[in-house]
Amino acid sequence: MAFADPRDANNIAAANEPHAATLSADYAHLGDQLARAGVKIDEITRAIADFKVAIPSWGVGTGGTRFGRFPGVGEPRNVFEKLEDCAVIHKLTGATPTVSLHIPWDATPDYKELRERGANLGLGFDAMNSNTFQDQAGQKHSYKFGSLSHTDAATRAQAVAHNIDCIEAGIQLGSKALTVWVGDGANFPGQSHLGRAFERYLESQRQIYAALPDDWRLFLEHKMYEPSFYATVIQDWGSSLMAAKELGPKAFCLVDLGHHAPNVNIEMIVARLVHAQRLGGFHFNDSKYGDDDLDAGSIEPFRLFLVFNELVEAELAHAPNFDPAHMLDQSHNVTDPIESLMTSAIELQRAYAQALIVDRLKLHEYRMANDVLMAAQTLKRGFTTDVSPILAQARARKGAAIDPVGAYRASGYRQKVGMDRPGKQNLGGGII
Ligand code: LRH
Ligand code: MN
Repeated sequence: MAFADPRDANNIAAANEPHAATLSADYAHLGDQLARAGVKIDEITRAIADFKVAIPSWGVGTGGTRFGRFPGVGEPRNVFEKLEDCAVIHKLTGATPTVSLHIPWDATPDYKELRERGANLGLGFDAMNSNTFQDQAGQKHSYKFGSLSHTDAATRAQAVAHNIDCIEAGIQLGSKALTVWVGDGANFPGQSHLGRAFERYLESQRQIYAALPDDWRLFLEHKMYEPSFYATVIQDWGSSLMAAKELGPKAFCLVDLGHHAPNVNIEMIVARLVHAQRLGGFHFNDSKYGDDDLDAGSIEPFRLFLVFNELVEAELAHAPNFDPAHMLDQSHNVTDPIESLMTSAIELQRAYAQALIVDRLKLHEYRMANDVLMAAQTLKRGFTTDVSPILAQARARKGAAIDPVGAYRASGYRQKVGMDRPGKQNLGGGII
């Protein structure tokens, strides 16, 4: 298969050509439909064009589960190759200008060189992610029984030092935030003192917080369970919010959609964190049972819409301290990671556009009149409107691809990297 670089603007323009006429017809039709409801389609398209979400560096490799991993073709072997793939996603969607790195998975001797490479590819660096949920070769103290909340002071100090190293690396990369997720917790009742574990966590986080540059944010990521199966130190948004408030104004709560029990009302959590002025950002993905890390909008698109509905309400209300960082956090076990990340970024744009076209005046009237059915119908009409022409038009106007997956497949990129990157055959378990 001939290779035509999918990041090349001419190749993207050529790929768009056959779609241009259909797109403008569909866009005009939707524009008429929305105009009848008092919505200016170009305003929505501009908002979608400005929407951006960060790519998780660990998402461009093939993921796995504890039962196994089935390596894909042409997997990136280091952070530089990961950036190459992230650039394909950004060029074709126009929506993913930053990459969120994970240390030490992406550790490299020269972060300045990495920053330059990113810049050459049109990429910046979003929140850094620390890792004290795995032991590294030669590590002095094991994280088997925890890290920031470990009963042993030397292990906590080691974990604190690692997080400060991540901040140092991020400063060189131009990042402005550190995301801290710890798997710390217990598998059995009695194993840990639930209160003291939280206090040890806070004591460690105070030292990390003190190392933050003034213009940085600290994102605390809660998770109900896994790898701890009875109690997790930062198990829910309540624990995360308590910690953020105790740490200081630079500490915020990060909502990973997969980190909640099935049927938890995540949009309600978002509304509360907006009220508390501590909504730091998101790890978007989808799930049916546990932390499945499936593609965003693939299982519960209505729930994703309801989350963006809360974000639009906050935007319109000019909520104070409201600047959520959007990131994807997914594990691609059976799809091409580039295709999954492109379609997931677009599903976030879809939920945002659907929330933006909701007739908020009508919705407010029905709510104040307690006309329950019409209020629910008015909100749902946003979700049931096919906004695909807006999403494609936003891409086309930015020089991105009208049909990103089609353009990507036609480029032969996967086959090309398959030849350039001899496969790494580690069939073991684990997400990467
Ligand atoms: C934990 C998590 C966290 C990352 C990891 C890769 O489940 O969501 O955000 O560090 O996945
Ligand atoms: Mn996450």
